[in-house]
Amino acid sequence: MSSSKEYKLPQTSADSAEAEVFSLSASPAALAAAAKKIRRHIVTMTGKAGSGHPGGSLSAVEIVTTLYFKMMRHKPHDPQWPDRDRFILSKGHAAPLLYATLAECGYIPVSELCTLRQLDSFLQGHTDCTITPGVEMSAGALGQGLSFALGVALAGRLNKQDYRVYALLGDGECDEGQVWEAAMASAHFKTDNLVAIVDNNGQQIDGWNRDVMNLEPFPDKWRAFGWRTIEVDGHSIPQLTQAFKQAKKIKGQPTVIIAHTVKGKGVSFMENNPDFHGAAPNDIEVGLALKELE
Ligand SMILES: Cc1ncc(C[n+]2csc(CCOP(=O)(O)OP(=O)(O)O)c2C)c(N)n1
Repeated sequence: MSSSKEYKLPQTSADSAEAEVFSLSASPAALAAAAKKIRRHIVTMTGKAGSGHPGGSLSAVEIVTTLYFKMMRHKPHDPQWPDRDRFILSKGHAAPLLYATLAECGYIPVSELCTLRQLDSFLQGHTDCTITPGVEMSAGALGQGLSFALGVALAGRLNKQDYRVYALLGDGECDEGQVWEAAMASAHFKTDNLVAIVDNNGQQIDGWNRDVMNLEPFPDKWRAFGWRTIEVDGHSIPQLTQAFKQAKKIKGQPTVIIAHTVKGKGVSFMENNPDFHGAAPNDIEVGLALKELE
């Protein structure tokens, strides 16, 4: 049972009807600036907590930034808005990335990020949708998010709502059989309102995927399961934007975007370094990292 308290949004004049749909017009420079701020938060938060998962948070920064600042329809002051697009973080250990993004969008105060992983904080090490505004699914046990996202996509169709569902998975997470059950069912039910994004950084908890459990030929596997498959440089916001736009036009099948990324991206000594999968930077490393991210 969680000992943490739910964060209540402050009462503002912006009730559900009035709250703004998040600006979809962010310029390339604004997106790059947001991505850098989010990286800085990830480093600072995990450093302060002394634990957490910086590597797999840093690798997916551009993916999540592009979604929240450009592609998704959402209202930070009304997290339960029924027509919002849904983002499901299946790789729940990348919680620092999601919290930093939610804070930069205005769901939660930036000042709360430093409470990551503390008792009573609403920012726990793995996501808990009962205490953090904007978090759609409690995650941490890998393998479940695509099934959850499929259910949300099917519910949208049943309810005649036109929201879209985006699920972010890790490549190591794709070792889980449940991912492929969900993949098979998503294609069977022709859920063209569902997009899976795989943060294909090549590593998992014990090192390189190719040594732990080879996933290749990875794109062919998704195609064989009936998915439209797009590969992009996962650190290129223009490529990601293009892929998300392309996915919107695809009818009758779900889309997977295999985003080729670098674990620990943006901090030289964390890049491709499995030591930073589940270990925080120390104070000196935080300082060095923030210097690189100026
Ligand atoms: C069901 C389950 N098994 C094992 C773990 C422990 N675990 C946490 S992160 C991780 C590696 C995941 O690799 P990947 O999905 O590639 O994440 P990334 O490298 O992007 O951080 C593992 C095995 C878990 N959280 N859930």
